[in-house]
Amino acid sequence: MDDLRDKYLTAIAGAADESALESLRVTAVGKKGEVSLKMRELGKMTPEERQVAGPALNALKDEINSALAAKKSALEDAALDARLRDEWLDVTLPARQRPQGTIHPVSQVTEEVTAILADMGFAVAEGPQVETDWYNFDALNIPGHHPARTEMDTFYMARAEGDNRPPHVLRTHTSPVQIRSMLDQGAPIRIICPGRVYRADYDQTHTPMFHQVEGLAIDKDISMANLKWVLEEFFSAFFGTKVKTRFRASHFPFTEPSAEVDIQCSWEGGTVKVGEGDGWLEVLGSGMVHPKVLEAGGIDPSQWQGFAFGMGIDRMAMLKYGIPDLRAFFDSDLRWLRHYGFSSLAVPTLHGGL
Ligand code: 2NM
Repeated sequence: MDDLRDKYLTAIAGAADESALESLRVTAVGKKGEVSLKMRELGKMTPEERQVAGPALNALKDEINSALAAKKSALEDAALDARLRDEWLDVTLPARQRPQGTIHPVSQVTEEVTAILADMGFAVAEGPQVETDWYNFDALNIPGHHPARTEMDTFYMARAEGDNRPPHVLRTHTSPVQIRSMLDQGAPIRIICPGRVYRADYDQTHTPMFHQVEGLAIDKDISMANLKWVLEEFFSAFFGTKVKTRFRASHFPFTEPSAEVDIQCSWEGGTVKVGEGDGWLEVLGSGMVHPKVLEAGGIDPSQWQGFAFGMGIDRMAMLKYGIPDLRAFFDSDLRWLRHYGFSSLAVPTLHGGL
C-alpha cells in the first residue's frame, strides 16, 4: 500500500494538465482502478486481515482523492495565472488613431445661418432640386420670355420623345420651396429655405451648383423696416460684430419694392473685413413679396404681406472664413477640406458665438 501511495501521489504531483490528472484518477480510484481492485480483494481476507486492510485502503482512497482535488485546483489556478499574464489589456492606452473627416464650410455656414434665423422664429423648409417650370418661374412672376428661362442660364431636364409633361428644371433658386410652403401652410408664415441651386454659369466667381438660403416672412403688418432689422441682426450675429447695411433700390420679378443689400466692410491689403471701414459689399437681394407671388402661393394679397430675401451661402463662407477661391469648394481636395473644414464636434450655437 505504501508503494501504491508513493506511486500515485508522485504521479499526481507531476501531472501536467487536467486530462493527465483524469486518467490518473481512472487508473487509481476509478471503478476498475488499482485501489478499487485491491478493495475487491477484501472479501477473500480473514476478518482480522480485513479489519486492518479495510480502513487502510479507505484512507488511501481518500488520500488519493484529496491529492487529485488539490492538484486539480492548483492546475486551474496556474491556468488562470497564465491567462492573466497573457491576456491583460492596458485600458489606459490612448485610442488608435483613425482618419477624421471634417465638416465642409458650406455645411458649417448653413448651420450657422440656420441657428441665427431659427432663434428669430424662422422654421427650416426643404423641397425638391428638380422642379417644374411653374414652381421655379411662373409662380415667381418670371414671365415666359424672361432671359433667366433660357438654356443659357437654366438646366432643363432631358425628356424622352413624346413626353408632354411640363418642362422640368434644376431649381435656379430655393424660392420654389417657399411657393410650396405657402401652398401647404398658408399665412402667417416665417421660413428659411437653405439648399443647392443650379445655374449654367462657370468662371472665377460662379459654379454651376451653389448654395442659397432664402427667407420669407408673411403676416398682417410686415414691412421693409422689419426686413432691415432682421438682416442687420442676422449679419451682426453671423460676423460676430455690429454690421451696418445699405439698401439700394433694385428690381426682381418676385418682389416690389426690391432692394439689394450691401454690408459695411474695409478693403486693406487685399483682404476684406466685414463690420468696419467705409466700403460696401453686395451680399443679398430682398424686397416685399409681389402680390402675384402671394396669389400663386394661395395667399390673399389684400389680407397679407411680407418680405423675402436671398443670399449665397458659399459667398458668405468665403467672406467669414477668408477662403479665396470659390471653385476649390467643390474639388474634394482632402488638403483643402482638412484646412478649411470644421470639427464635427464643434456644433455652431448662438451662445457659443457660432
Ligand atoms: C432673392 C431676392 C429677393 C425671394 C422671393 C421669394 C418668394 F418665393 F417668397 F417670393 N423667396 N425669395 C427673393 C427675393 C430672393 O434672392 C436674391
